[in-house]
Amino acid sequence: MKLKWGLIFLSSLLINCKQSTNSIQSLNGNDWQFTQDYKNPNNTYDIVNWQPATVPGSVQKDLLNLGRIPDPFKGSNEDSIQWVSERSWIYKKEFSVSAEILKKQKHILRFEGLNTYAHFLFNNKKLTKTNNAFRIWEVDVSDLIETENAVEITFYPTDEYEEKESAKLNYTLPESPRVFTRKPQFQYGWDWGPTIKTMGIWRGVSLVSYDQVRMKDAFVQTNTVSEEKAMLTANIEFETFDYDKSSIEIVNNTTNETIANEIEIYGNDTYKFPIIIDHPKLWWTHNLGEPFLYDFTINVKKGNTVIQSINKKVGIRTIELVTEKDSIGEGFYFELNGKPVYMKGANYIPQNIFLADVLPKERKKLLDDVVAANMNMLRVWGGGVYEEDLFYDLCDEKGILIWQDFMFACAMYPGDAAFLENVKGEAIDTVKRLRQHPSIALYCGNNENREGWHRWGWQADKTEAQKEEIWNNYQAIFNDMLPKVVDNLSPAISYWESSPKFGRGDKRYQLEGDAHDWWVWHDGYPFEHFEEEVPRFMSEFGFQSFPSYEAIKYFTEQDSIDLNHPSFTTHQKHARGYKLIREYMEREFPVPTNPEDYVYVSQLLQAYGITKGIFAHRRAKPYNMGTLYWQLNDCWPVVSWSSIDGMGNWKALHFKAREAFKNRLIVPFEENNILKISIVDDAIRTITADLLVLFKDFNGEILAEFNEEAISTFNEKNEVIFEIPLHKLNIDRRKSYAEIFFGNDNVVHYFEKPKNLNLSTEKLTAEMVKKEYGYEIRLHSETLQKDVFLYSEAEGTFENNFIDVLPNRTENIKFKTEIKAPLIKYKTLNQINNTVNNAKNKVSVIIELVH
Ligand code: BMA
Repeated sequence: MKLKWGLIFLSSLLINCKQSTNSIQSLNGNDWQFTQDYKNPNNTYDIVNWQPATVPGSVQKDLLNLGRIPDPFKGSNEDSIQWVSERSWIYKKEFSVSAEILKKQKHILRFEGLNTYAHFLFNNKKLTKTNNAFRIWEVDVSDLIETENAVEITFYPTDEYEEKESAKLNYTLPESPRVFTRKPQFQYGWDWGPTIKTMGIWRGVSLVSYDQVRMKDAFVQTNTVSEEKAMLTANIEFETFDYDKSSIEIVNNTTNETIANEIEIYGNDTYKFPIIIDHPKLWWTHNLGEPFLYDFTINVKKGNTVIQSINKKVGIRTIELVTEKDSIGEGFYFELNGKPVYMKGANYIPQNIFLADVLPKERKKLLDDVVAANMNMLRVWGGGVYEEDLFYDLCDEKGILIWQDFMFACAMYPGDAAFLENVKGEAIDTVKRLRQHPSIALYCGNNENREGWHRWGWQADKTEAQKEEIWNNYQAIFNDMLPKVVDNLSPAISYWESSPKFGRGDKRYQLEGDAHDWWVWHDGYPFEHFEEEVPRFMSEFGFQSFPSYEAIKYFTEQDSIDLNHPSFTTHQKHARGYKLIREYMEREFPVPTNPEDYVYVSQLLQAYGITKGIFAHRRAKPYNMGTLYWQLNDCWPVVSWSSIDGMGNWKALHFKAREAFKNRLIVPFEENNILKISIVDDAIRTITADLLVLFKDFNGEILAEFNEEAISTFNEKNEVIFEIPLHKLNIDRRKSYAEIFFGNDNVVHYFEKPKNLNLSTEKLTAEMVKKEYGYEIRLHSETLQKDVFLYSEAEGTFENNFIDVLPNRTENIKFKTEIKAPLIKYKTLNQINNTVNNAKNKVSVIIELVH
């Protein structure tokens, strides 16, 4: 590829002549057809005739729409649809092109995503084969195009290909056979997801037609930034089949500045155009400033006619992963616009196993939920997909940073030349597609492959020569090819080989790089472990809970919660999942027998454990500079580690993470029976205010009171600003709490695990008041009411939930709904504690509100 610098000249010099514009004709829609591959003798035919199909979509979804397979999210239906991915399928579409388009010289069929092994026919000529769901495929059909056209694509099962590839090796690769196929790895089954290997056209299809020249790609790159100036370069890639002379116009719509250039192109060329922005407004994460975006239009012109136009939103920012050696080991933090930024967030997986099914409004809602929970980073985990453009656009707009894994997870991959070439193509397509987004903070090679190789016994059955070959293949992808692609195409973004850097068996775990704490959960360690071994950056830690009643009712197809329903076997993918939830619940919470209560307490348990981790990590700032829990969301309704379930409902964790991720956090903790308080502030500010510490009993009686001035400052080394030996206070740990105020913030600290709290049986009073948005729920009690959970079958959302109502306070919670007089119920931990601790005293656990 040649690089050229464009010459700037005045646009008025352009010659005026009549030109036609480049065209993109979408071939998406529901006018496709599909059938089983009638040409394949191995197929048994269930679907013999052509049937209606939707693109983008999948074979499984089209069969579901036809009523030929049951909803795989319900009951144990997942098992009964496995045959679909064992057959081959044909998709076809007939379409016409207008005379004006037909006249054009070049016609390219463009597929944004084909899943996965496919043969492609255009007007009955076999044109190409595809083998990577993550690549963009373009096929030149200029010689074949007519007024009436037919596209036909046959998709083949992955098994045959995988068997063939696997037979070439004299060893079995860990997690084989999925490693041979470049498609979303989680679709082969994960410990939170069903096994549904979707097939088909999963992203858009279009016909791109042009005369002489097209802009293939445009990337406005930030080179240097200072308060006075940002120096940018627009890198524009052109394609022409011969020679072309055009002009290019780069319009900064935000500043109303335009530069115009004349270009001469032979074949494929990338041109560079310098752009200067005076006093640039920087892009920040939403918790630190404004995620400001400049708006650019790039036009290719012939005379006065714009023949192609691209819009670019450009965020000016610098972002760097800093990994410097220090006295302890090696740090790991992100610097945004030169400031070290603490990362708070979660790991993201695809929102639906049927990838094309996620609606724009669902993407938007999830990312709104991310901002609402005060998260500034998501990790797009390597077993899923490189997300849709809209996902990254929304992250840019909302000020969320993205840790982007390449799509390799928990396995060792082959390294033959064809595989490497294929992965290289995927990496180039991906980095080119994502590099304009200011939200992209990091590219990471893989999820846990390195840890797996060193710690999970994968080497046990291999000879020395086999081990060497597998490790060399690993190095070729993750330490050679991928970092080179990133460096060539997006040099300002850092690359990290594997997450985590070291597994939890390695003593460097705590000292260097990022870490995954699965001592808690997988190894059964107590939640306190989060406090004992704090790493430099926690990129995964998690705990499961049951999803909402709505999700459970959906997959059990029952009106009430029945935890013995057989579908709970298919909707828990972790072999020891239920056992671990129970074991941890017994340690920390009362264990209810009523199934609805059990679901509720499982969510409290998850929130309790994970927020303990968040507090410990944030308190360790700047030693620790990030905490991303596992996992934000689900891809179907299931029992899992998510904080938002498969139907979009917030679990208790999401509400409690919102508090724990606030910029300023008051962190109380105990060491040797001394209560200590730290304040962490991630916002760029300094605040001086009174620190008020009240010790109270559960009826609100003040037992002791302290008041002193305190300061909190951005990124200050985090110090204990208050401490008091608890033996001096003579408080009953089971019946009292400390409430701490600083500025506008307050936090409550309990001295015992929830199961040991001596909570009163007194009832909460609750009232509903009609408001224009729905209802305000007013909660009041004379004694502490812990973890009040409001729920309703009426469609609507509670603005807050799982809250403690402190003695003699009123908490008002908004229920946004359009339903009139909805029935709202609540649960509290008081009722559960008392029910479990005193089996004779059966307190009713559901109280209906009077409205
Ligand atoms: C992490 C992830 C996933 C997995 C999760 C829970 O290691 O990377 O592979 O789903 O643990 O087990």
